[in-house]
Amino acid sequence: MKLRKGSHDATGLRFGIVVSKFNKFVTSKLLSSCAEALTKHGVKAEDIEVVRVPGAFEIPIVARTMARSHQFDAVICLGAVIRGDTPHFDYISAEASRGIGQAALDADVPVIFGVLTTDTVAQAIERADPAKFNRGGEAAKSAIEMASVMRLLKATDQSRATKVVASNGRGQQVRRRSKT
Ligand code: INI
Repeated sequence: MKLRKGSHDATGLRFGIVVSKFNKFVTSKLLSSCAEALTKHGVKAEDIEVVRVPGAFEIPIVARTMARSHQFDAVICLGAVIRGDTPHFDYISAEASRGIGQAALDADVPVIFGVLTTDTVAQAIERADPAKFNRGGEAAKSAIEMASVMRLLKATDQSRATKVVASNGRGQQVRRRSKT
């Protein structure tokens, strides 16, 4: 059995962050703890790019664009959708989660779902608090792990696919698998 897993060493990795401005009192905390966790794990400040969007509904298109740009090893989406008295919450949270998942599949790059969906403001504050649930820091760790596992899988895939063209000594070209 072969076990493959990502690491939490983020040296040399590049990350995009999409953060929504709606409920900024929560999303600003998610952003600061996310950025702090990335740098703590070895990411250089210049390798983190942050894009702000109006609300969680707008996150997917920006996440998809960033993920497809080939400039990032993973994209992290941060937002806070808090339930109100109308079905608005359901539409926004459903679209944000669906669109973020789709962005990852379209781009073939990890896109992390760091969007809080809570019933109350208090729950959102608790989840953004680095001393409690620390969802911003958790999103950073998931991004690092996914970026590292995808690198590993793609490198293996690449080396398996690479065939070395060599001569068989009789003037004929043969294709053989390169050493991994
Ligand atoms: N956007 C959020 O990120 N969180 C919310 O709780 C929220 N609520 O409750 O309305 C919200 N609405 C804005 C929405 O994301 C879009 O920005 C807006 O509809 C324009 O497309």
